Amino acid sequence: MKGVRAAIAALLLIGLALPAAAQDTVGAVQQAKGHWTLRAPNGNSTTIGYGNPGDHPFVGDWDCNGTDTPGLYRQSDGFVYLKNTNGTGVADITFFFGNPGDIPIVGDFDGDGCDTVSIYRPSEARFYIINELGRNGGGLGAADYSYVFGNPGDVPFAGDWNGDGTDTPGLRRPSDGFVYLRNTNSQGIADISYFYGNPGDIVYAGDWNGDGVDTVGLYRPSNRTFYLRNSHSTGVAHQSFVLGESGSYPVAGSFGLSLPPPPPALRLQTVATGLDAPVFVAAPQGDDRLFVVEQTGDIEIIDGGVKNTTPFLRLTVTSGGERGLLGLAFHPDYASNGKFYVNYTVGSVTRVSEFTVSADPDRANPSSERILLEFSQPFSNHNGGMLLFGDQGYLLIASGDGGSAGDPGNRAQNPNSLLGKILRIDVDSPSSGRQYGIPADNPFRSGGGAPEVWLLGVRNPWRIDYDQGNLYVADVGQGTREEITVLRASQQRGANLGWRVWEGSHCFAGPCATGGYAFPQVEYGHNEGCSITGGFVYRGSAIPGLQGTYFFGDFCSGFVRSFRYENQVVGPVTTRSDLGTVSRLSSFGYDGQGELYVTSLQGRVSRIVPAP
Ligand SMILES: [Ca+2]
Ligand SMILES: [Ca+2]
Ligand SMILES: [Ca+2]
Ligand SMILES: [Ca+2]
Repeated sequence: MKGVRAAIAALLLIGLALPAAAQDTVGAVQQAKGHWTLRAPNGNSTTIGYGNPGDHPFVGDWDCNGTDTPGLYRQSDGFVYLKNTNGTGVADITFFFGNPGDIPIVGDFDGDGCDTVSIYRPSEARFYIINELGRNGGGLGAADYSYVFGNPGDVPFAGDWNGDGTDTPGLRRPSDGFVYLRNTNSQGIADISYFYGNPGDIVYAGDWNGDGVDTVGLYRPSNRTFYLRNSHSTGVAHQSFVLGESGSYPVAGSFGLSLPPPPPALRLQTVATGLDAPVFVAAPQGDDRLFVVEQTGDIEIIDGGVKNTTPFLRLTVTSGGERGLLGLAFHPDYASNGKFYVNYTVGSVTRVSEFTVSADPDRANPSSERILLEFSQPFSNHNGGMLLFGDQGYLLIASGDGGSAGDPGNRAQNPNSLLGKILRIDVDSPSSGRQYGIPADNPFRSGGGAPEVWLLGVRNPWRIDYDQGNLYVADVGQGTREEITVLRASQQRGANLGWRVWEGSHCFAGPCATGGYAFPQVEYGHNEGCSITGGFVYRGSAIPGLQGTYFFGDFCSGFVRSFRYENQVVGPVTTRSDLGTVSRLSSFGYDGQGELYVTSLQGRVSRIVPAP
């Protein structure tokens, strides 16, 4: 908020250059999740997790360094929790606060460059100004002074309405829709008043244009929109934008965020058409070619925008429905060893095999097959199929629950079954009579389940991604819920994603205990789609603002959505209306530069590019 003014004055006295005035921005705090989505001055945003459901959020500059950071008031225990960084982590300062019903008011009421937490007591319409933070672990000190301003029922806030470096009170009166601002911390009438906002709007204050004067902004919960106005008068907003998730509460301050520019609008650029049921695209890292996986058994190469006349590999597979050639992964050392891996269906068996490229880089050696793993599918559907190399170069294999409906054999929860699991094997070190090795930290390596199992409780994890240590599992639901679970490194080993006990966050086959399961952070119902098509995190270079953004979609409704997982939190999910809808959206994929692609089962491969 305001703290920099006094520091600027001090610098001027000793003849130093005037630093640029801090420009305030806003944040949307989703109170039920404890998600803080903070906006940078360039319009990009980041999300952090802090606090418990029901905590009342605010921000301030507690350590007087010019950066505003989170604080919250927890009515259940009567404490405030202040934090000095805008990242993951717990509170730096906590102290007991006021009486039940008191509202925290943050500001720099003495102009010393430090924000403190003062009290507004609604029953008295009285501000209790406190110019020190409470003692950590103790209580809040006695008020320096107090005064009455406004009427019971008014909604209080504070800001520097005249730019003198000191924060003073403001009120919004729901009964008449007026804002009342006062320029001194004393009893009296408003210096400024004007009509502003709609019923239901939540008010806050900040310096949106960096001129040193705080003005009032509005947050409209019904459309998640922030409205910022730069003058103390009735009128339309100078800026308005949507931020955060529904159910949010606004905060305003200078967060010190340095973020890349927000991504531009996007579009889908057709790369190839006429393919035979494409279900995936991939490429070795750094390779300029695009390898398209066709469900019917071919891997085609698109090179310079043109499909090679001869496939890279032609496999004999059992194709149709959810069977066929389903997955492809290149060995991390493909450039030197030429090895790659496929997942395909033969009759009722899922086979994971290694092949090697031939002397011709556009042709695999069809007789180089080394079958790593085979397992039977009791039904034709839910074959998973994704392959990718995860941590320490181990191959991850996404395996469905065996099919039918409702996992009739309860295989996903059975640690001895390879079905309904993410498996993890070492393709480079065969051992114990297997064509692969068992990584030393696999959870059932020494018993209790199949040694290949890495995590369990999935239904049909058609596409998964592994990015910077985080595992993204998009699991196709039964009749109700589609879901994505993001697991950071420490959460992956032996995790149980819940199926068939849970379908997303809905009880499917009880008893439904909540302990011991990893629940999805992203979920949608069958009113929006019917089968999630998992995707990948953008790590290309063509669209810098898209770095770290995960894309996914739905096979039935064809939407594409995105979110970012950062600070251990899944940020707001955005429907990418700029990308339109994709008919029969079978998969996302990536090329050797990290650019992202979309495949339609109808034969089209498209690349995600900036809109013109
Ligand atoms: Ca600070
Ligand atoms: Ca102060
Ligand atoms: Ca002032
Ligand atoms: Ca201003």
